[in-house]
Amino acid sequence: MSTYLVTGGCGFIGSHLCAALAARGDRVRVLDDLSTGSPDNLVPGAELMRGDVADAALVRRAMQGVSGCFHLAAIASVERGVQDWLGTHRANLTGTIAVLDAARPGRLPVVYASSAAVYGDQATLPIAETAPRRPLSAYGADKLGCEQHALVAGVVHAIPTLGLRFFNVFGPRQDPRSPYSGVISIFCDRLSRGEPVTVFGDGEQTRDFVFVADVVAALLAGMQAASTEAPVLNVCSGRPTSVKLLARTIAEVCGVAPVVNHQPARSGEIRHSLGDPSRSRALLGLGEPAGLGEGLQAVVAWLRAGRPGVTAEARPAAPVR
Ligand code: NAD
Ligand code: UD2
Repeated sequence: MSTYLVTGGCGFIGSHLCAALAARGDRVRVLDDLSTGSPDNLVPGAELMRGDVADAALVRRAMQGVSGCFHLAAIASVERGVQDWLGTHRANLTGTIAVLDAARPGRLPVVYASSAAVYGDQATLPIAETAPRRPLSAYGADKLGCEQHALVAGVVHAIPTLGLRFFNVFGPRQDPRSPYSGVISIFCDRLSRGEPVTVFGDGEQTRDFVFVADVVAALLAGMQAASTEAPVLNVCSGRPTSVKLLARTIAEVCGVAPVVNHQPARSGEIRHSLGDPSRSRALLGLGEPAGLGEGLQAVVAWLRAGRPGVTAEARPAAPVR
């Protein structure tokens, strides 16, 4: 049994990762400021240290006695980076440097969340890890900064790391009610209640949607792949879906006719994003990713169940009378 630190463990992806670690018998310590995460997402038995990942002293304490760190805490929104450039920078890049710095004494492995946002718009699809990085947002620039500091961590301080460039992740427990939520959680939430959805631009823009269980599989396998060469890998499905088609597919899953409003495209919007999953599949030994329909069913079922957190899910079911 090992103990792992999961920063951002009360968030969407972090809560699924913590549940998987606990299920295989590992101990979990979570560092989270609960800014977008929820205490309802804390896995039973996990220890919560509430605070800021950019607080170096706190992160050093959190790192004591662990075998490694999964670093997911961040302000996970391109739009938030537009509104609050400096504030998101502190959480997203300074926070990562604080984690790497705290890993120095024991040269502990760190697996951290990067993003497809480091690529910006690419002429050649699908995007392999070797594609040029041209972030179009502060969020993407900070994620690229994380990768650069991970290189420094390996070369200068012999800290093993692995960066995972998540594409557009979706699944249960992704908060649908914030203006910064991912498109799938917003569309599922609104369409399942028979409300209209808004498509930004013509809706022909495409994304590579990857189900959260596949992301967790990559994170777990990634701890063994961390190295001082600071590798980075795509975590994606390798399948493109347009926003327009997404609205239709979700409406079908919900059994409603979609009502779609249009608004102008967001500024700095990437037109097409499609990852090449071959390298991560080979290096991490990942299986075939979940299909979009299968993942959407899980999201809609979670919404219809009243959006339970991990705690509620872990509670034993009431006895059948
Ligand atoms: P989330 O907002 O659900 O989770 C982030 C967690 O970090 C939350 O629990 C939040 O409270 C915590 N947090 C935020 N700022 C913090 C701070 N300063 N100190 C401590 N805790 C803080 O988002 P998510 O979708 O689960 O994202 C997890 C990671 O994956 C992030 O690093 C994000 O950038 C990255 N990522 C997500 C996606 C996606 O599609 N969801 C895609 C690419 C990368
Ligand atoms: C980016 C990153 C992703 C992750 C995320 C964090 C890319 C390709 N992806 O996702 O990896 O880091 O940021 O925020 O860089 N949309 C609508 N209507 C809505 C909401 C969204 O049409 O109500 C559109 C939106 O304009 C975009 C698409 O849906 O074209 C996906 O938007 P998103 O906010 O879910 O994620 P995105 O691509 O900005």
